[in-house]
Amino acid sequence: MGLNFRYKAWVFLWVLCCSSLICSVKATVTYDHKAVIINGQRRILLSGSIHYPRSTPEMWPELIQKAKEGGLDYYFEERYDLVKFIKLVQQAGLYVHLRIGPYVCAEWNFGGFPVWLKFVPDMAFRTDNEPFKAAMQKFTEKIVGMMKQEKLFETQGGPIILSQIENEYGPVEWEIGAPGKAYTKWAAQMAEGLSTGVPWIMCKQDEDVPDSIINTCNGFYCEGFKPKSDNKPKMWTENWTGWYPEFGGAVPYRPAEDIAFSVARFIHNGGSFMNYYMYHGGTNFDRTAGQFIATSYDYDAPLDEYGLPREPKYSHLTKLHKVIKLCEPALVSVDPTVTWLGDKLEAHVFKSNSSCAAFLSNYNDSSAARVSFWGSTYDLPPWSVSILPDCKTEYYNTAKVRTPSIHMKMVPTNTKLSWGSYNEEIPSPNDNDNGTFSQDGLVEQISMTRDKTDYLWYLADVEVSDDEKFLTTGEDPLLTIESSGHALSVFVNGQLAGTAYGSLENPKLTFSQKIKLHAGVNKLALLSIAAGLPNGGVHYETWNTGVLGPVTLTGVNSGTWDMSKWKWSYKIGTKGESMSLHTEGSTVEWKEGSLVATKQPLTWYKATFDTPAGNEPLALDMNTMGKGQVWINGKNIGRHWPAYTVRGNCERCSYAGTFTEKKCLSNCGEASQRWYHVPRSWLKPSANLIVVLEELGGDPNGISLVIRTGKQ
Ligand SMILES: *[C@@H]1O[C@H](CO)[C@@H](O)[C@H](O)[C@H]1NC(C)=O
Ligand SMILES: *[C@@H]1O[C@H](CO)[C@@H](O)[C@H](O)[C@H]1NC(C)=O
Ligand SMILES: *[C@@H]1O[C@H](CO)[C@@H](O)[C@H](O)[C@H]1NC(C)=O
Ligand SMILES: CC(=O)N[C@H]1CO[C@H](CO)[C@@H](O)[C@@H]1O
Repeated sequence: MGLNFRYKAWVFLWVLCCSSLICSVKATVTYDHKAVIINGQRRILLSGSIHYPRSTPEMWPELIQKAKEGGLDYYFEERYDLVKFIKLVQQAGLYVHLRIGPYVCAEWNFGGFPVWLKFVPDMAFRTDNEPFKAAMQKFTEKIVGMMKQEKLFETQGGPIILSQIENEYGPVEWEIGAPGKAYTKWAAQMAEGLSTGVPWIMCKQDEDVPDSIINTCNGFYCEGFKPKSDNKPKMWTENWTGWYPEFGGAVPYRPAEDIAFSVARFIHNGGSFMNYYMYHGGTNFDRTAGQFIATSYDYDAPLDEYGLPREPKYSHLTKLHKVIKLCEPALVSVDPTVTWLGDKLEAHVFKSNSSCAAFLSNYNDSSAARVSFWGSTYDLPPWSVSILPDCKTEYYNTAKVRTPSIHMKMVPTNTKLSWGSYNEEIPSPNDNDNGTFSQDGLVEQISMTRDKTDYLWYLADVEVSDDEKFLTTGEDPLLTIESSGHALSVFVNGQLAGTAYGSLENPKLTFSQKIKLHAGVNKLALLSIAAGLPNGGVHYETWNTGVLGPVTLTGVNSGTWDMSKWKWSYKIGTKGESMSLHTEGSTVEWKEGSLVATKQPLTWYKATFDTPAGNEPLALDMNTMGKGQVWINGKNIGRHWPAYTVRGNCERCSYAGTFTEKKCLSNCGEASQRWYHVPRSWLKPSANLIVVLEELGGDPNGISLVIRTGKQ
């Protein structure tokens, strides 16, 4: 559906455990202050996010199965075949929470919106704006209609027990005020009007919550969260199992003990629905990553980017889920009583007539404690919760990890890659036959490319008269270029003069460098490169990309030239893209053997290889390359950018004692991403075509195909 509708549709799904019996009959879904009630039964629901376009359909059954074995109750998202996907989930005996959005954030290109939406007249995203509301309603109706037609809602006998409208809108509403409030009200009414028969939720919508909607929490910790009204269950829709990697940023991770601790705390404070974001993060294939988001979306999730269990996290959480299920009868029947066992020491007891579960917690992050509880003693490590499903026996402590870690390795294969190269052409201004066009002044990049390509050329002839003083003094003039982002390569007379790039935090960049010019006409070619579109922020549809100036040359006879108002020529995309060099059909002449260019900017490389035996996941080691894109058999496996190494603050773990954020960082001084996932299902047994577009210059002879394995 997504494709016909031209949205890269992002529907978040959560897949939740259920007994297969319950899933196959028509049921009612309601809720009270304790929990979601399915067919008259309150349930503790454990859920995990898997964005299915971030893996291949061939990986889906295995991911779903591992998530079920991991004790979830769960969650996914869509790109191609939503119905097929939900049916697979249903077959596995899991529930679904359909997070329709249509805005999804998710570090996905443009937050999941299609780029054309920005160019609809009078458009303003996510506010009380008629064109936006019309598009949003149309999409939401389309999704709900499809689900109804396939009988996928729980009330129709399907697996969908909940739906979400919008996503993390609260902070935006807070900033924009009245039109935001009107929009929230409209969105809730519009959603309710679709009569799905299952409850609607809005996440991070804490101030202004329509009556019909359950507001839910997203964060690293949510135990202090309270829904807006007393008759709503306490639900945690995004629990960050790690964090997304960004180009140039340190690689984030979150220890298993800490995430288990946060889940146990949420449950003992009365939480009844918890979703891991992410349970499997996957890969930002092609050009789907949001602005400066890395190609890997691993997220330090319990299932790694390649779909393999990450140990000890996966097993440690699986055990936690089992013990929470043992506590379920007590958890859903009563509210806890809380007693203090000492400084930063608490007991949360759920005792009903027929069941009893206790959670003993130590919130001190540096010192262990021995506590007495109902006549027995228990040892609580720092920052931990012990769970006693019978109020007596410690079945589990969040900090006592009993599963060995498995260190995953990237092991080289003996696959030989023998490269050919092709030099990309630098276009000339006024080369109108070859798709160049002219315009006065500087233009916004996405309004030209419509995001069909990362690349836009800005071209100008710079005429230098014989009497320019710098020709004789040797004091080269200074070229200064302000760009709204994201990366820029500057070519003068066909030679790379320099590059500059922004970051996730600040996508803007300044290029400022002395350049060599000769008397007569000099060719200036600026290649502006987008690194994904923004995926969130107030009215992010108005944010610019590309060289918007000023562009100046100083150190000339007249002092300074302001080139911003010049007539510039433009060319969209690279020549290699227009010739489809990434496919089998391309007919250009590739240089081979000793003629293969290395360390040359703007070079295409190609090679063929046979698929290594076995079924372990594969990746490309791109560490000798700079920046660009890679295709395997015509499919884009994503942007590579190992040249962007991890800068700045890279402390190991920067949290402790706070309930806001626990992010640990690694890879200081190294590439923020070195390995790139090659899905086995995209390969044939032999003669696979690999094509690399290298923007900065690299040595393709260092590229190797590796196997990801936990074996020694
Ligand atoms: C527990 O037992 C008491 C006394 O027998 C009864 O009044 C109450 O309803 C019971 N509670 C539950 C939740 O069954
Ligand atoms: C943890 O315990 C130690 C030793 O008893 C104490 O010095 C420290 O202040 C405690 N930390 C917190 C956050 O309460
Ligand atoms: C267009 O590009 C080709 C090479 O790709 C070149 O030979 C030709 O001269 C160009 N056309 C013009 C009008 O410059
Ligand atoms: C406020 C905040 O950080 N929200 C983030 C929650 O997590 C999702 C997924 O990582 C992001 O998209 C949000 O930006």
